Formats: sequence, C-alpha cells, structure tokens
Amino acid sequence: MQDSLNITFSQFLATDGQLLEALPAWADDQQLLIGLYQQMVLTRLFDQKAVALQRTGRIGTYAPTLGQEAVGVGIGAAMHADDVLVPYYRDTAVQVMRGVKMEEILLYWGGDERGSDYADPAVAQDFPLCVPIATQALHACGVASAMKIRGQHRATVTTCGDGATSKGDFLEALNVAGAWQLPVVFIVNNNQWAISVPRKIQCAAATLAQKAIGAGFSGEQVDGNDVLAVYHRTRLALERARQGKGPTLIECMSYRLGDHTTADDASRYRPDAEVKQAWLSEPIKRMQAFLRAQQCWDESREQAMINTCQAQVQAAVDAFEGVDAAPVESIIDYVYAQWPQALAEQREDLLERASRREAEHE
Ligand SMILES: Cc1ncc(C[n+]2csc(CCOP(=O)(O)OP(=O)(O)O)c2C)c(N)n1
Ligand SMILES: [Mg+2]
Repeated sequence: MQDSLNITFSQFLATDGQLLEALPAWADDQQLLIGLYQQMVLTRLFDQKAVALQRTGRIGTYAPTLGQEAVGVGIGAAMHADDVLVPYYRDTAVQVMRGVKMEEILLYWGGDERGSDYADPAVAQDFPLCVPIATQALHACGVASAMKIRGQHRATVTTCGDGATSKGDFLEALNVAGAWQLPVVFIVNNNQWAISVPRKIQCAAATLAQKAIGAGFSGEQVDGNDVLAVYHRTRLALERARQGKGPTLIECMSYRLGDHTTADDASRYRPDAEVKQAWLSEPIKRMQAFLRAQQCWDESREQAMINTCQAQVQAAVDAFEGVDAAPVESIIDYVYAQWPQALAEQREDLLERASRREAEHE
C-alpha cells in the first residue's frame, strides 16, 4: 500500500528519442522494440483512414487515437493473452493488438453491433468498447473479482480518459479494487481534454494518479508519449496484479492531437499554439529516432513497413465494405431476452415498413 502522495513519473525516451536512463532487460529484444513502433504506425494509418471514411459518409463517427498511440500499444504489448481488457472508445491501438480486426472496429463505428462480436477466439473474453463514461471501471472490478475468487493467475486492464476520473463510477471502482485487493490495472489516458473541458479545470488534484492512494493502492504517472515507459510500467503492474498484490492506477500523460471525435471541431475551443507545442512530444517520431540510433531502423525499412501497414488497412476497409447491411430488426432483437409488448409491436411495424420500402425499390 502506498501511504504517501509521492507520485512517481516514469520516462525512458526524451522527446528527441534520446535514452534518459538504461532500459530493462526486455529491451534487448529488438523485434519487440520494432514491433511497438510498427504497431503505433499501423494505428495512426488506420486512424487516418477511419476519419476519411467518416468524412465521406461511410461510417457514422469515430474517436481518433491521434497522438495517443503509445498508450494503447504499450498496454497491448504488456498484457498476456488470458488477461482481460475492458476498454473505452479511444482504444483502437490496444484492441487491434488483442486480436480485434480493424474491419470490426469500422463496423462498430459504422453503427453495426456485429463489430463487437469479435471473430478471433483469442479476444473472446475482452469486453466491447464502452461509450458511457467510466461505467466500464466497475465492470472491470467484476471481472477482476471473478479472477480472484477462482484463484487465477490473470489480471484485468481497464482504460478511461482524464475526464472519466471525475465520475462516481470511477471512484467507486477504485474503492472496491482497493478494499478487495483486486487484480485490476486502471490506465488513465490523460490526454489533457475531456471534449472541450481542459484537465486543469476538470479536477483540483495535482495528479489523477493520486486518486488511487485514497482507495488504498498505488498510483503513478508515466510519459504516455513514451511507448517504452508505458509498456514497462504496465507490465510491472500487471505482474503484481497476477501475483495477488492488488491493483495499480497508471496515469499516462499524453495529448489528444485530434478532435474529440469526428463530430467535434476542437479549433473552436483549443489554442492552435498548444496543439503545435504538443506535436513536438508525439510518440511516433521519438520512437523512430530511438530505433535509428540503435541501428535497427532505416529509410528502406520505414517505406516497406508503411506499404505493409497501408495494405493491411486497405484490406480491412475492403472487408468492412463487403459486409451486407444488418437486418433492420437487429436494432431491437438483442435488447431483451423477451420483448415487452410495446417493443414487439414496434418490431412488427419496422419489419412491415422495411418490406414496403424494399418493394418500392424493386
Ligand atoms: C455517462 C456519460 N456522460 C457523458 C458522456 C458524453 N461524453 C462523451 S466523451 C466525454 C468526455 C470524456 O473525456 P475523457 O474522459 O477525458 O476521455 P477522452 O475522450 O478525452 O479520451 C463525455 C462527457 C458520455 N459518453 N457518457
Ligand atoms: Mg481526455
């Protein structure tokens, strides 16, 4: 248990990619380092495509990950296959690493619930992403309770934003995680904004990490633009959780370089100079500079990787666009095990109108 308000801040890579301190032994694995970088690039290219699909009316809305790729990739690399992810809506990076297909993510944001019915059995125990703010934190405690009762060597990861830490659900989740010493790791993606509300007016506490201390467990800050630091600290927290040593809260200091979602225009409330400054700290450039300095990356590898990632993204778009529209009644079918009378009537009505429309088009 952490009894002081001394919140540590972990960082390995400076903004220019220079190493600030010696890396742990896992960093001897160059393929791991390259993989972290590639996964961030894939996320960014997918993000660009998803925004373009929204702009051309092919998906409904999308929450870009731009600038926060290191958070998701660090978590994704640190989790074991049999851990469970309870994500929120800005988790494209970690979901893809867990085995969610990019076309499933597009289906979801295209308004098709089949996008949350993950095909890969490896990801079957992960939760679908959660849009209601912070409610997932309590679901994660339920999952972690089950792991503890069953005596399993597993952990649960749940993610949320800085704004979500002001919600009762989040604080209740911290409380129960501490009281029951649950195997859960709370990752807060502190991207400095909750739509148009800046972090500094959202909460009077000096850090969000310190909220864990009130609940009786450790909180820490990590440079959320440094994938190596996110990976390292998440890995340690997960191992403690699996060993029965209780929960951890990791506040990843990042920045939301894009709009809140495609339904937002951040230029209406956010100073350009702040965004320009934040671009200097973004996670991909610094990791690339680090890999180049390690002599394990060059321009030809970069080009080859970009081509591969673009082909992967395009294949996902093609798969998404090849999916037939869901039957109209599916918006009702999965809401109740047994429909209340009013809903049964609406369903009949919906079916009738759909078949009338179809007949008109024939
Ligand atoms: C219970 C609930 N209240 C309000 C909203 C509307 N809403 C959507 S995103 C958001 C801000 C969340 O900000 P933050 O937690 O910092 O996450 P970020 O989007 O910045 O990653 C709000 C208030 C919601 N989705 N759910
Ligand atoms: Mg935020």
